[in-house]
Amino acid sequence: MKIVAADIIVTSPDRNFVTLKITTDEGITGLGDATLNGRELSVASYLRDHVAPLLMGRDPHRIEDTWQFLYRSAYWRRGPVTMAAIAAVDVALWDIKAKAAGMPLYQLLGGASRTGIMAYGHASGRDIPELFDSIRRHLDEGFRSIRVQTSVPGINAVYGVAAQPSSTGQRYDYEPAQRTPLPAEEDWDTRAYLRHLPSVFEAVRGEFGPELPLLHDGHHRMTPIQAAKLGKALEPYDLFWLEDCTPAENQEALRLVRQHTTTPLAIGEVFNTVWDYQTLIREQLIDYVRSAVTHTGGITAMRKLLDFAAQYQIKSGIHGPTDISPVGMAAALHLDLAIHNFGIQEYMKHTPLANEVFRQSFTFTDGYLHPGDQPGLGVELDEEAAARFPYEPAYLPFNRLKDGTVHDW
Ligand code: CS2
Ligand code: MG
Repeated sequence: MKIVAADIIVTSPDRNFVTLKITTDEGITGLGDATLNGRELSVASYLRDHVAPLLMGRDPHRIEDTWQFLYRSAYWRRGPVTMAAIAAVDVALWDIKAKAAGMPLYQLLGGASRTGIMAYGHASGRDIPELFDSIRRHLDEGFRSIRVQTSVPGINAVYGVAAQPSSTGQRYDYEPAQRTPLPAEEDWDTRAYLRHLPSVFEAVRGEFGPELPLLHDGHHRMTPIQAAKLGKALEPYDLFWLEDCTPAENQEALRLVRQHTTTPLAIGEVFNTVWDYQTLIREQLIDYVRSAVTHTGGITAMRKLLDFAAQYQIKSGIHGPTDISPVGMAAALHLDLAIHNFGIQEYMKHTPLANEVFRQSFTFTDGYLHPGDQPGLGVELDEEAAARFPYEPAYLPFNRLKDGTVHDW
């Protein structure tokens, strides 16, 4: 079998998505997600202008060889654009191999290690009553694990609060990236956040009891000692995890956090390779690996990363927001079902328009996801529908502190 075409499809049903479609001379096609929020066209160009010509005539079954070829022959390694491009090729080739084998992809990854994939949903509120309503709505939808994000008194706009109006006036619900010519500026005050958040988890535990798994995303905004302080203050509320508590380019920063708290830590959604995790995993500084298949070199690289993590009893917590397309989500679910060291899967539902473009076979039942048993990934892209939604520039917001200093968003 030979690769005869590699098409890059950019579409924007409610948000931008970049998808690679590889076609073989036997008519089998494979899809790979290459969506990098707010920088979508850079990956589309990397694929179209540099990678697609290299794929022509290659044997699609040689996945590892193709991975190594794309990673090493580029000379310039790592980084979000390169690793998203390699991920798209890798996942598309696994889709083709599984279709050729007539099996759902998880069967090629060793088969199912569980009957379902525990998912967590995003509850949020501008105040406690609104947060409680959002939690109840997610429980009614079947979620059995809940991420909690709230507004903070004294701060105008905070990450992850669905009901707060964005700079375009549209609810955040579906997407933090806004279709504005420039990134929207938001404000931040870590001390106000640290004063407020423990009281929110006290209220949630008071209302929903001790058992419900609760997660929170610090979204890279604290210094190591502030993260240590928050982790400690949240210990009485027994969080499933505290995510991205401090920017982790400086992996050693987590040593300080670990010294002060036993709140489980999850990190990695902005990472792109196993090298970003070396100290974090080897020194047992995190409990969950947050990488997305789409941003970390695909299934081939993610499996190696999660095998490395497994040696340290560190589990998966794959990134699953709406800026990971249904193709990237399906790839994550096949991996989630097959690996042993599965922890939890993030699940933000895509919009009906996005689901018109991407026809998926994965299911969500009683809190558990399953990739389905279609051959391959189980996702098909309707190119006619995709063509109806041309790309629209969109940016993630950024933060400034009260004194005007740029801060992590
Ligand atoms: C977030 C993401 O889901 C999460 O954990 O951190 O929603 C993140 O903000 C977006 O993926 C950015 O594009
Ligand atoms: Mg996050």
